[in-house]
Amino acid sequence: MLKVYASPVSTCSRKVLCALHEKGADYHFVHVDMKKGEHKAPEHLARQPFGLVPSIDHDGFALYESRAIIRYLDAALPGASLTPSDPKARAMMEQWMSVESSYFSPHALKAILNIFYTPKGKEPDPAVTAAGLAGLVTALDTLEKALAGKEYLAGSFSLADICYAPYLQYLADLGIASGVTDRPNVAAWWGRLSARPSWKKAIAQAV
Ligand SMILES: N[C@@H](CCC(=O)N[C@@H](CS)C(=O)NCC(=O)O)C(=O)O
Repeated sequence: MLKVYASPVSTCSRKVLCALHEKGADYHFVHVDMKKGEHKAPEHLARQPFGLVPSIDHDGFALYESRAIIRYLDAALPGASLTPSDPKARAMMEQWMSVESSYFSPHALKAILNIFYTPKGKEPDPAVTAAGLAGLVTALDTLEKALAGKEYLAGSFSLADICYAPYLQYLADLGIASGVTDRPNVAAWWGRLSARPSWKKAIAQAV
């Protein structure tokens, strides 16, 4: 039995859900309700000592950290591989996963969370959103160049593409995606990612 302890609104949870749908896996979704603070409760801290989602339990094997989880699921579950077998293509996948965690998502999250956590009735600080979006420019320019003539970052669809989808989704949902829509290769890539059934299911996950 594969249990996924996650929140449907969480970017890192969505990476795991997308990978699971790509693999066609059966799993049991356990909603860790962040609004109720369930991610900081002792029960969840025993699964994820930093008080964050997601984590998994696969037949007694417990694991946290979304990128470690998707690598594990890809290796352990049947279904189409999300990791290229060619060493160079695999290295490209790893490079782009590292770019995502180091230079893309920290800036994207600065802008996204600034809007997400602004209480209703108040305006998000535009300077914080702008700083987050400005921080994304180098990564977006680099992606734009890399995606010229390519459908996906490592050639074929891989874990690397999954890692960017949650942030691109929130940028679009929050109306701050001009950095994506203004770059034709990035925009076309996001079009392909967001059209995948696995991604549609990941964002439609019932609570
Ligand atoms: N490095 C972790 C990050 C997990 C993370 O930041 N999760 C967020 C949701 S996307 C969370 O639990 N936030 C709750 C909090 O910050 O208290 C991973 O990849 O799993």
